[in-house]
Amino acid sequence: MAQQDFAYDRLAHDVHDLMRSISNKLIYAVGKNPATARSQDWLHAVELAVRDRMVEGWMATNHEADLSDAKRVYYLSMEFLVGRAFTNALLALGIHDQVREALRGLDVDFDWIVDNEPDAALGNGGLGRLAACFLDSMATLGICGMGYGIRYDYGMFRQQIIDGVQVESPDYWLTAGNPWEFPRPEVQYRVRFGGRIEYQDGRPRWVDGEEVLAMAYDTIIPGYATKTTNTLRLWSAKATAEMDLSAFNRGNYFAAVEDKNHSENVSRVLYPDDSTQSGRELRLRQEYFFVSASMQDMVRRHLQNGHGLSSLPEHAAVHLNDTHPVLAVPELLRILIDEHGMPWNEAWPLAQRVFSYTNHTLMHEALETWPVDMLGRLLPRHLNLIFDINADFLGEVNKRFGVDVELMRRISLIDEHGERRVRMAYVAVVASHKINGVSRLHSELMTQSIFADFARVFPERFNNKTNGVTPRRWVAQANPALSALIDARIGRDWRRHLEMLSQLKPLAGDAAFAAEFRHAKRSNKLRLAERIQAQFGVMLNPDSLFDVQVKRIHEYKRQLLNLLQVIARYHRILADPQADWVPRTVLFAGKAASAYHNAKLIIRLINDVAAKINNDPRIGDRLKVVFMPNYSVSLAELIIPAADLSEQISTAGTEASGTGNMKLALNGALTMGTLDGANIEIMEQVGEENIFIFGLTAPQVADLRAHGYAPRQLYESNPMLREVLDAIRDGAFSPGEPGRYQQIYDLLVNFGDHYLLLADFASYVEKQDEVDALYRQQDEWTRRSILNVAGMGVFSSDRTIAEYAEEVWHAKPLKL
Ligand code: 26V
Repeated sequence: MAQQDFAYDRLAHDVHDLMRSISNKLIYAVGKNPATARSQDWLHAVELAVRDRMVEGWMATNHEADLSDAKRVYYLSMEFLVGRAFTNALLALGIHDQVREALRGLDVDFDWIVDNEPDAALGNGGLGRLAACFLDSMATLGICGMGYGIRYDYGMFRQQIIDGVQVESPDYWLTAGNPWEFPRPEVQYRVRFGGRIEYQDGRPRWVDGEEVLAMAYDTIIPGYATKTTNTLRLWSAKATAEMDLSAFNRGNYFAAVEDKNHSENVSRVLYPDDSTQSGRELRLRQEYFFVSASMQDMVRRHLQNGHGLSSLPEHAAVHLNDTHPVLAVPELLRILIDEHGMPWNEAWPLAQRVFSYTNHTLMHEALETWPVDMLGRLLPRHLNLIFDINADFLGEVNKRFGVDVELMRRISLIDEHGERRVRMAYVAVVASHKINGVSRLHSELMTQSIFADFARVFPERFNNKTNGVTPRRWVAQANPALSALIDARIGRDWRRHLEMLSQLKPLAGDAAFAAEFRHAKRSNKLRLAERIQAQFGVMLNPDSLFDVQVKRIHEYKRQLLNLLQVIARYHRILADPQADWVPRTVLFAGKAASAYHNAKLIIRLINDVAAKINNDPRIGDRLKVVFMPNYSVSLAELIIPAADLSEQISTAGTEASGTGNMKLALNGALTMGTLDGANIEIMEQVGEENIFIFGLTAPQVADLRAHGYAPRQLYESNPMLREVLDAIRDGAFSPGEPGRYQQIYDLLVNFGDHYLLLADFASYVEKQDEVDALYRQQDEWTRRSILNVAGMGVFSSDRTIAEYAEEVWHAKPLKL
């Protein structure tokens, strides 16, 4: 009883305190009168009040890290797809209820203000979101980790669907200011581009060219229920001079600021994940810009802490999130050798102890290479150093394996076929002491395909780290209904120890628990349906099966296969309207890169098909198709908890891991998946009986391709498939423009169906029928859904980060 009184007193105290600081922030920091403040102003005031409560832990963390000489992990990534920070901060601090209460005391409705926060959408998809989950887990586990990236003025573009077509507009997320960041004008570094190499006493020095300043902006990354608080440091480009005064004085005002704009363009905009069009010079500038500032910052911190450079690997681990930050390797070498006079023979092995690298895709088009000419023009000294690395590496291989010209040609860091290009993934492999893929299958395929030769040269370097997701955002925050239910049965510690979810297994057959579980799912479906109703005026049936495919639109992810199945179902309902069809709502969301023609055509087809089916009175609510525009982290938090079925249907061997698959299963959706990426490991964890697996396996895919694949035969021999493809080709979904989708038909039937949709179609349709059959037995469906949640404990990013810390970074948790 006394304990409770105390808790109550503290709560009341906190609420009181919060009310006072929120009012103060509103008046003195935002400069608004409570009587006239808009929801946006209130949000900023609360955010600042909450931010204050994280600063102490932040300073304590940095202090302790310096004092104890903890090893720091620097996570270098072009993308951090963080999403909103407000609710996340409340959760980390454990003051969600208090803040709600304090706002109520000030006559402000919590829900009225939260939707004003823009997503920090500084990433395209899986790779960027993984980086954000990793930051959360590093802080929660007490690993002293720092994210380094770019503070883009414009994040991921906003997607509108106009007449079924994706239309992009800029995402100026900083319009209303960003209360989470601390500008650090005192932390600026010079970053050079162009110029030439000068030799002084035989020592090379990089001079001339142009310089840009990189200025730091720090964002606090709170750990969950811990004092440990980390930093995301993002670099923004600033011109070295505000304007060219001589041009200004000659009266040429525009010329005077032109250079400034040119320099500052470096951090203007996030590049879309357009795997087909790489090799743009501005992108290369971005990559060098942020890794140069980051390496300078890291070396400065190391020296400032009183250490000599030779001990850098004991104090710093630098992780390369894909190849985008690989120029950090020659940049660190340049700093060590040219600026600090370290000999090559010392600098190169030292660098190899510092760097590690994760590969996130095997897709050939996505593997980065840069023309030697472009690199030499922009970064002459770095090209030189890459040649030095190559010579060193090829020399070593020669020594160990004998002279093998073919092997040399294959593994050289320089691709000599046609225009000479630097293979960035090879630089990453040669420079890193550990290299990993992101699921077991992907890590295996990696060493059999793109890195096969390297796996023979450096077998000890290759390893797997299966991805994970943070349970704080993806369950606790996104799914309060399910969280409350879990808390009531196993306590609250699953947020930090997700493997505890296995304790739910015995409850799968418990009727009372199952009823509550079903109720939680239904409330999430209602929440989503209400939003869709408010936004688009379409009313969904919350008792229909919510079938969800949300992710970037890519041919390999096969949204089109899903759509073929939807059209087949439409035809079947029309042919047999009396049959007992399970009502289904098929939800799509995702963005296509603006230059990716086929992906945009698929979006248009989804919307055309949706319009036709949804307006066909013969169908009723037996089938609805919805494309939700502008997929984002926040929208994912709304959709994922409402899903019954999770579509993870990539061609086997193409999806490195997937993380949406984890978020969905963790929220109780059953997976419809191929044996690809992490789906395989999900199957092992939740049990083969509790997942829908279909289609060719990765070896079968390779086999089929090797022995000649004939999609036209499949088209001709399967009447259901033929009817679907003919309808698309003949304009059934585009009557105003019958030829609109001829290309899609051709891609599949005449041009080789590269992603084998037709090969997997029959098996997919069959599994979808099994889904219907199971959904009719609500008790059995719920039982399997609970077993999915219970089995997903290993897919916490805490587990992933613990493995990286132990096996790759050799970093220990701080003791605060
Ligand atoms: C490629 C490019 C090409 C140049 C322009 C910018 C850009 C940006 C992104 C990419 C592709 C990134 C690869 C990626 O996101 N891979 C995903 O990584 C996830 C996390 O490991 C994984 O779950 C997904 O399966 C994988 O597709």
